Amino acid sequence: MKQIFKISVGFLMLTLTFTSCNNVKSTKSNSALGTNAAEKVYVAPGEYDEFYAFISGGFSGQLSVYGLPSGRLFKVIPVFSQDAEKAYGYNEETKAMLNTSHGFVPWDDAHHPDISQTNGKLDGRYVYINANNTPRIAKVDLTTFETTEIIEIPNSAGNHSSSFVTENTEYVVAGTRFSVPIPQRDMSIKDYKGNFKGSLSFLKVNPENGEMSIKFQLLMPGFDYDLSHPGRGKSHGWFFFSTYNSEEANSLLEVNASQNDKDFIAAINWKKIEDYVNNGGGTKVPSKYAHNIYNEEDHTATSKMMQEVVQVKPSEVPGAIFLLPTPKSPHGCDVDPSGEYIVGNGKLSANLTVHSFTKMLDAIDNKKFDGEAYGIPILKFEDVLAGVVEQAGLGPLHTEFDDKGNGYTSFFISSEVVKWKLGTWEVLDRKPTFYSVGHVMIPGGNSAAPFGKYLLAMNKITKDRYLPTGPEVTQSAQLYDITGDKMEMLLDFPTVGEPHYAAGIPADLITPKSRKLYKLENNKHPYAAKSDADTKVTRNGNEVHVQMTMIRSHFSPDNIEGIKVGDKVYFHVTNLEQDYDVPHGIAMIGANTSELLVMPGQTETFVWEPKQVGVWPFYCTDFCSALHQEMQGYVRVSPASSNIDLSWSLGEDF
Ligand code: K7E
Ligand code: CUA
Repeated sequence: MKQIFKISVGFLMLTLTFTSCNNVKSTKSNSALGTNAAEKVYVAPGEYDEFYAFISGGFSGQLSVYGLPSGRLFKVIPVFSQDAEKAYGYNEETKAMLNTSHGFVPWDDAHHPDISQTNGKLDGRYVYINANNTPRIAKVDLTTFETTEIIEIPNSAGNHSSSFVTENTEYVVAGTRFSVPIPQRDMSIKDYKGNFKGSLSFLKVNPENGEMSIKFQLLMPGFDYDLSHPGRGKSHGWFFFSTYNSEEANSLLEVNASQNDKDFIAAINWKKIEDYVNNGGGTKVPSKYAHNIYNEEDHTATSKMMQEVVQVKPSEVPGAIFLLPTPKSPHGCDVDPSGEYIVGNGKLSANLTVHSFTKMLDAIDNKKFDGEAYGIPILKFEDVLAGVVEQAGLGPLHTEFDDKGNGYTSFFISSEVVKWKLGTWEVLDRKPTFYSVGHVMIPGGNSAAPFGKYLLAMNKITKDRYLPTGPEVTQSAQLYDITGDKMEMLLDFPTVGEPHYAAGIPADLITPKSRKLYKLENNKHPYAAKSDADTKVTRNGNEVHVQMTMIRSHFSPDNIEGIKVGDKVYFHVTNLEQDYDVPHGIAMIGANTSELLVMPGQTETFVWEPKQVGVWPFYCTDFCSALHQEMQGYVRVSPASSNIDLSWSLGEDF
């Protein structure tokens, strides 16, 4: 206890140097009001939370689903990383989801989930989320909470200014962080400047099924493109990207990319470029990238290697791209619900710069330019400036908005959330975070209609906030009530991985559509066994296919003989249950994959390559009934040279 206390005091002193005494005091008074806060986050047993929060896992590569205000964890949806619990990326059906032009890539770094929209409002159909490392965008279906599509982004690196949707989900955007040679080639890194390019990819979304296709890639100057947000309302048709490293440094960026007083927010008129491409503009360029789609009918993903993209150079579409000077190495790039204000959060600046969309259009009309970069006009800072939130804090990162005309900005260095007024730019309130907040999230934050009830801060450092767990401690989220004039901290809760952004949505936009099971009659899996009578074991050379069923509380068949050492045995297992919440699992001794966790009506497959003679058991891994422990079976494995025929059975009369 003493140790913890020491650390706590040490860190408190550290925060003191960053924040005012005021903050620390208000925290104490918050904890004195603990009972009130407890009531506000208490969701009684059997009751539902008001909001879903989809919180990115960062380096876990996954997306976790929490309830707000309780902070209860419901599910971790596997997206970019294999998940042995659910067999995602292990079973034969979902392995193809992780295919890329670099081969099978079973991990990634996922940052920014964003929920699909209709008319600027959350529609609760899909969540899109980016993979930074091997650039990809995934789609999660919110009826099943499963990843149903992953598309790779070629000519991109560190896919970070992604994956935000436009107000009718016309596009999902994927901007590169790193500029790279395009096309990739063997060249000296020293020749970066002027030669590397940054690609901003616009992925067209099929309104029927949410599927993505790369409509065009815009080849921008060799800056780093950090974050982005769509215009909305009056600015619908535009997209805004923050940039840093406009110096185009290729080494020691912490110094060399901090030289310029201002970097830029790039304003892109995507409608104009879309028109250009629709009329045959752009150049088709060979580019390999994987497009993986999970089909709900046969419960199987297929991967297609795509061969080309349409690329557009800024010079081809004059009047579509402009640069707004923004101090200094901006990170977040956020657009308010009305679409008028574009906030640039300069990491190395104490002020928040807010640009005006109306002024921007006016400056463009009147050609108020201040030079150009690679042919792209730079607008005059003063002519596009709406206002500045002065001395708001240290290290501004991200801003979200409520429905009452307020912005909420996270400050990493001073560890706080600051509430300020749109239009007057005055600071209204500040509350500490524990510690070093990254993104904040208000449900509906990236939309025309936010739900300004709660704000979720996602923190990088927790230090003394929880029981210690060795050198690695949990990352953490903190929930604030933002309904009053002053924010009130309500709750700490630990998170999975390292959350960056999250997407929140009222639960009632999702729950009516939530799937309860897969209908067995619709199961089109080629190896499905839809009744015990369909079960069989067939041999094709060394390949053996077991078509098996599972139902409370047995497998059919549960005794199999005639398998030989050196066989490759495919277990295709169908869950015959047609009730809600009755999955069964299966695990086989020595299998080099994972268990399967099969939902009602679904078929999944794992491969087992027996290496030793013997009689080997398998069993159900999900406690499914009072006789779950009886749900088991045996496979007899004979020497490779044996000539025992395949046979299988269940009970005596099978
Ligand atoms: Cu600021 Cu990847 Cu959005 Cu992290 S990013 S915090
Ligand atoms: Cu089926 Cu346990």
